[in-house]
Amino acid sequence: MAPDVDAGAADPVPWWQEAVFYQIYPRSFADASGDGVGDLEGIRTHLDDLVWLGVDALWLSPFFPSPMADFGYDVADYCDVDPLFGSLATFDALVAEAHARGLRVIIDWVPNHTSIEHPWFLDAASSPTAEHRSWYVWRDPTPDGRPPNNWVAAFDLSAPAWTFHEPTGQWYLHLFEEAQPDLNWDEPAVEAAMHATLRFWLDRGVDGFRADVVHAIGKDPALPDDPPEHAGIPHCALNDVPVTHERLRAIRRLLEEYPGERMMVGEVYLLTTEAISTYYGDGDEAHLAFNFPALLAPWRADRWRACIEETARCLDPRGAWPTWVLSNHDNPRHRTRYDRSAARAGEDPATTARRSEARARAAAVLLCTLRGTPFLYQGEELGLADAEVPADRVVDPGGRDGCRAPLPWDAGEGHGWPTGDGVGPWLPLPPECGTRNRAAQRDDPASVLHLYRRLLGLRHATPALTHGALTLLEAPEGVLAYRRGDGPGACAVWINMTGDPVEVAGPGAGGVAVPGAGGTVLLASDDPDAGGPFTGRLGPDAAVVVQIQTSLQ
Ligand code: ISL
Repeated sequence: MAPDVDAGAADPVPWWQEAVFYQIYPRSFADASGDGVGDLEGIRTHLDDLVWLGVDALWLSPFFPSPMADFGYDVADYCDVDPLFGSLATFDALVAEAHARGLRVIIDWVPNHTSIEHPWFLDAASSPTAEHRSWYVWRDPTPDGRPPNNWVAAFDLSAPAWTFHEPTGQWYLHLFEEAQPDLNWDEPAVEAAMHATLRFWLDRGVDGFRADVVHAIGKDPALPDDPPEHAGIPHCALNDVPVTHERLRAIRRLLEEYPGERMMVGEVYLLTTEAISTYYGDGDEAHLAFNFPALLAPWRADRWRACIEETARCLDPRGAWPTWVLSNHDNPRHRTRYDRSAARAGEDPATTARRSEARARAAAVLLCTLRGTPFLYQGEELGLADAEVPADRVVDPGGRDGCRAPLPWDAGEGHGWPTGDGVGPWLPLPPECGTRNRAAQRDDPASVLHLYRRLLGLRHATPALTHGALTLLEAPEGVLAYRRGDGPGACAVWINMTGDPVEVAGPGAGGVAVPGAGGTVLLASDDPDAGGPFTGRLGPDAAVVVQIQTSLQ
């Protein structure tokens, strides 16, 4: 490696540490068939757009046959494609064309529960002695006719996580919807069958999996009541038990039988970094795990500083590699989240309108310059906010329709989605799609889309930003600052999380801050032409990446 760029890793690192992932929610990405629901062919035809953006890997949310009670997270067949999205042939073409462009593809794997329409459950529910009965979690009625324990179902915290099945006289467990019965992973046949589903897709060439609520595949067999301090918290408080780690190690071994560094990112929905970090094991469980405290953190420098410190404290001793996510299909988009929390804190609407996009731009710099693998959620590259979904268009039982609005592709009437009598996108489009569409932003070098492209280009060209150590720097109140890398090629990043301009110190020598200039601006969130010596001045909600001057190392 050339001496002027040696701030990165000494040894080759696995691809999933260097990659930038892009989450595709297939229903809302692009609609090739014109039925108002996105599909695999829509993704295939936009692969070049994703290459242009500069992402390295795609994560596809579920596209398997499903009655769609939870929009595909209720799987009726793990080894096929729902006709709504295409066919296995479309999937194969998509993967082949992605690979030909150097894009990796990981897919969602939903191991905790199936659909109520999965043949395994249909058989299980047919009789107490059915072959697949033990594949799900059944309990006898209690004498007082109440559910077997006090667990509540996600999405409706007033409802039990159990449904009484009249025909066979027992309750079945569902941590999510009634239509999503939990599999019983204590049954060895379940583990074997689910391993077979992994092999099915590995054999078709996928590069890995995003494992849905994977911490829940192990459960305390006593299914104890949730203690009172967990009252009303669904599925996350319990189910952090040792057997799950054994099961993850078995999955890891399976992945390692295949060539090509196949990987798994765990959706471990336990809400502390400490708990989540244990699912990396000793480098023998999940390769990556989502870090939910960061996703839920507000736009505040002190909170982010704490989150970065906590992530290093929990992950570094294990040699575990962090992930960073600001938005996904389950939570309001970060732009909307930051706006709402600012409004709650008393920010007036005019100020929110002025700060909103600036915050989203600076957040992009944060996401793409932290040490760890960033996951982008489709549409954040356009600076999208959540759609307003009128009551008569609400379809998700979990209230998550707003962040799942279809992606606007162009300025035309339907913005890339069908229009006309009785046809239209399955959800309303997001706000401002006259300007927040891909075609318009592609033509505008000052757009959020171009900012993401510049950021990803910079990240790929700058080893310090990918592999370099992260050191938090002193900064004025409301500003987050860190250095990436130690030697030549090191960078410093400042993120002003306040609505006022600030003057910051330079990166300095050996971590000691020096006032004023200290390097060359590589990128700024608020100026597409930024460059030259860093003046130390930052605009409101602005972020800047600076190459530290060698003389100041
Ligand atoms: O959606 C949530 C908050 O709004 C989370 O509690 C969510 O239930 C949790 O992140 C688990 O999510 C995953 O599994 C669910 C599915 O509905 C989500 O879309 C998926 O990401 C059940 O499969």
